Amino acid sequence: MGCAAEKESGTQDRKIEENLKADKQKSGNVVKTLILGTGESGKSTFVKQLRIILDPAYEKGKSGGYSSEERSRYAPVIVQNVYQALANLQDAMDALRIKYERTENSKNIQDYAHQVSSDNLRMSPEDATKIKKIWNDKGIQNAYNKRSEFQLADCCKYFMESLDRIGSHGYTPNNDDIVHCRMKTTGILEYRYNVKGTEFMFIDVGGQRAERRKWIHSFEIVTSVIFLASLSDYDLKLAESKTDENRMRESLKLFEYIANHNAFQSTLIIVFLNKRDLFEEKFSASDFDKHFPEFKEWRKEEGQSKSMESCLQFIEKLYTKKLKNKDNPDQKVIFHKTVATNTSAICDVFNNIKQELIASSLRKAGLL
Ligand SMILES: Nc1nc2c(ncn2[C@@H]2O[C@H](COP(=O)(O)OP(=O)(O)OP(=O)(O)O)[C@@H](O)[C@H]2O)c(=O)[nH]1
Ligand SMILES: [Mg+2]
Repeated sequence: MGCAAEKESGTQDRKIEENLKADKQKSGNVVKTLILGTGESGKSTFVKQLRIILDPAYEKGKSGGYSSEERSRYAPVIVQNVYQALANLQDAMDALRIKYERTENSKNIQDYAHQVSSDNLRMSPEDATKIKKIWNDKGIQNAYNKRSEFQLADCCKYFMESLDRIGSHGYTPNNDDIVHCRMKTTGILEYRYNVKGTEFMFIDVGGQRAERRKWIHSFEIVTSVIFLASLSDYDLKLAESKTDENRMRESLKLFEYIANHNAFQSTLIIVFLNKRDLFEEKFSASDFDKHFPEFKEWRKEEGQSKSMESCLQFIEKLYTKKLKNKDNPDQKVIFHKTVATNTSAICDVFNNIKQELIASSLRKAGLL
């Protein structure tokens, strides 16, 4: 009897072990990645790109990703992005005491700025013509060049240069329009993709301060983190703060908290130093030393001259310096410089990190 009971329990133990292994394998198969970063760093843009590049149509050279109904739903949001930009530019013209080149533009901008919170916005060809005139007003361009002094979404220029399309009858946004469209994330959103038999789950969160307290619930379940840090943040002020705090310093503080958090000590962390295009665009016009005087000291110590490349190296250093336990063999931190709005470049980056994400998931499940 005793023997039989022992046998029975042995079989049960083996069964439990096998079940546990199967469970682990199952959850090991789901590659769970949490996408973190401050507000407007590009988290949702990256998620939108995944939707496009992981659609089998993309591999076949077709645009794919979004259905025509979904594309149409982006149209009023894009028009709202344009009107919001006009409202911000109008406020900046007042605050910075800049005069309009043409008085009719000063009157027209008011009409559009007022409509910003209307529902289901559409733009007519006549609106597009008027807005183009506003955008080309020398006063508005003058304010736009001072955009680091006020809040203005990064998509402003892209959409102002696409007004002919946006204002055309039956306008349907294309993939580039969708990835440029700005919509603040609130809450926690999960996206699942099956990539050649591997299940991927990406969790997108809101990055502004008020959103961050919701993040903690996702910390324990993920096997990797993608941290978005905007390179063009160095001369910008935090949108949600009244005390003009620097956006890049906020991102560095947030990275310090995340990378040193207990939950992530054996987690793969991939840092996307994002918005490289905007960084390159502003580098010669906006002095990095003014916002980060420590760059000067660093150049002296390293014998480096002031250039875009040396500045990118310095920014990466600022992030790595935040890691308190650099010798931790279980935590891998990788950097990529990205342009989240560039679909083919993001496709390359994703192909590059895919295996790392899978390996990290298997490691966490004890299968590697
Ligand atoms: N030019 C350019 N624009 C970018 C890049 N990455 C993101 N953007 C734009 O920046 C804006 C903000 O991007 P989001 O993806 O909404 O930022 P987020 O991190 O999700 O922001 P929250 O949801 O508020 O946390 C959007 O208009 C994007 O199109 C980039 O690399 N280059
Ligand atoms: Mg978002």
